[in-house]
Amino acid sequence: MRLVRLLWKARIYLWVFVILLLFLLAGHAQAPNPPDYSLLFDKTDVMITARDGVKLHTEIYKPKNATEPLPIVLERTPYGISDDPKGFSRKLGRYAEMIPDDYIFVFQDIRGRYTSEGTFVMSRPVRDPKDPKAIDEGTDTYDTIDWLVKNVPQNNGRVGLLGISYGGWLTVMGMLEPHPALKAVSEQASPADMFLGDDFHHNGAFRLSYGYEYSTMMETGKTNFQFEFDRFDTYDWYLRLGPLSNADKNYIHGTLPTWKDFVAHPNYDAFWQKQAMPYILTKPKVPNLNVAGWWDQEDAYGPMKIYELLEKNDPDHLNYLVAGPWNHGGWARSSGKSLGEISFDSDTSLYFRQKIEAPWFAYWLKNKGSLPLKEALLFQTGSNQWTQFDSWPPRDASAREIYFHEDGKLSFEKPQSKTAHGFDSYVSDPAHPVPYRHRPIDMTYPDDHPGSWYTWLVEDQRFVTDRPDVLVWQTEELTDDMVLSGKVTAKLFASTSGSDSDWVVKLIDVYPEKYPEDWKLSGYELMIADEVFRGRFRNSFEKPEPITPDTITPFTIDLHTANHVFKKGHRIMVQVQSSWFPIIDRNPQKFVPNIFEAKESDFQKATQRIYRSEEFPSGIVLSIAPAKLAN
Ligand code: PG9
Repeated sequence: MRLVRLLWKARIYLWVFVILLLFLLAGHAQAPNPPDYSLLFDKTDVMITARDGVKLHTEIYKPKNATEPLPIVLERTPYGISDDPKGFSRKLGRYAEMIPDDYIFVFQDIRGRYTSEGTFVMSRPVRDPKDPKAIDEGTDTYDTIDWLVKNVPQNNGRVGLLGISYGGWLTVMGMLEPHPALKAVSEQASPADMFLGDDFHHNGAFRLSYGYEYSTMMETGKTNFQFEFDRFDTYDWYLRLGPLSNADKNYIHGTLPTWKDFVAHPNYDAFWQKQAMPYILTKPKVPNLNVAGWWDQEDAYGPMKIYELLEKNDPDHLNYLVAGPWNHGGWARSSGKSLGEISFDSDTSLYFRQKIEAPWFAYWLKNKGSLPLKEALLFQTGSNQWTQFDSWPPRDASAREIYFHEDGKLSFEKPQSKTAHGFDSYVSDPAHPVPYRHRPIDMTYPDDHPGSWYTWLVEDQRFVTDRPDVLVWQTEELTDDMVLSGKVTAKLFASTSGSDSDWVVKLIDVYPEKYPEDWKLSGYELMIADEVFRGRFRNSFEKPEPITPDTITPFTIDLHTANHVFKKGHRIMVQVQSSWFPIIDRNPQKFVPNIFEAKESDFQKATQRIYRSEEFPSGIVLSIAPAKLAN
């Protein structure tokens, strides 16, 4: 009897042991076999009927031999639930650190995807509240939760909701008018604004390769589809495509609703605004953990924006933020010890899953333990430490501008040059755009090799430093560490001989030429902040305007926030260029009303100048603030 009681007490540890053992066994077999979840869970497959009669395919995983009522953890997805050979979802692997706490896991295909009924609509807009029959992802979430708490045996009436990216966005939709049983959510890498900062555009510049490949993947059928390129190097493919109108003419043939929307809405009109978070979010109604990656190649903007918007009206302190040194969703996979060539000295993703995410849900759904963070827990890159903030960006940061100078110098001194030659110049040629990652540029989501999309934001920028159409300024070696904490904003005074232009600005940490800690990082150029700005939108994203050729024009470019230490011995570098291909489509450099309808003959070379004189001092405004360590 004593033994039974002892085993009962130690059951959580036994679960952990079983899961680890299963992982180890799967690893040893050297096959992608997931652990055998049929040993841990009973699975039920149901179709849950939404209020309009559409049935949503849902899988429910209840821990075997559960003795007490358990909370439900719900994840909704457009990407399929991905069953293993025994019919158990591989998604369970994502929750290895939460499984020992005992939850009922529920996964659901959203409407129109995989085995759910209905029609898929990309980022389906929030319904008209005046229409009682209208549905959206929020009502589907509500109806699902309602069914689950009423029908799943042994649930404790509390539900947690989370997801990454599209799943993060679905989470936000679910928390707008939350079901009373929804007690905690975690929005992870949700897009916030598809025109200003996330998957499809940045500051109005179209994310060509992503927009094309993602809409093809999602809208060619109910399951993920992979477009077949006729070559490995998609830089070459997109360049040969020519003007964007050829995409529809030669490949899409009017079949993709999202591509049609791109073409029909080249400006920040009601179509984009009604799905943008500033127009949707009011206040947090449920505790929400926003999660962001510093090097998220898809939705770095979204979670930071959502946190910022919810912060404006959070009297009950329900809004929290975690940001780590991760790519898109990197916190949910792997150990997070490194990204590309860059090492972080500890298992940052594992830390997040074990010490933040699992305790977060256990606290709200099971009254267990204490809250794992006070407000904002951000990994500080460069020093490789977790830091805590009472607000993000920090209120005590002081803004300091670092300026471009002649001979490629960068310093905190304001330029003194009064001469008309106080500029640097290059020719931007749409026939030879600057690649955004080193060529060959493989497709976004290859399924036969790891793919370099996932790590391009940490790629060594030396692959373009010597190009004549990339301007470079850098400081001397720093004599002390410099802590960057908060907003980063580029202020360019620029001219173009064309009537439209893109400006790409990159803030870079240059490692010492001799770096014995890690020899292959010697001289490495690591992007810390970056962004593109489409010049036609400098006064308004709704109403683009031509740029007056050869006229000095100010451009303010939000490079978002960073929490980074430029270490002693490193240099700070800034690069400016006018293309980033093919992640960003080519700007014709001649103003046309709609770039999606530009003709081949509209694309022209332009002479670009970046001014760095006393009157027109281009530079980057940095936020310098004391960092607080997490513990
Ligand atoms: N970044 C993807 C996405 C989210 C939302 C809309 C469109 C694309 C994703 O990873 O889900």
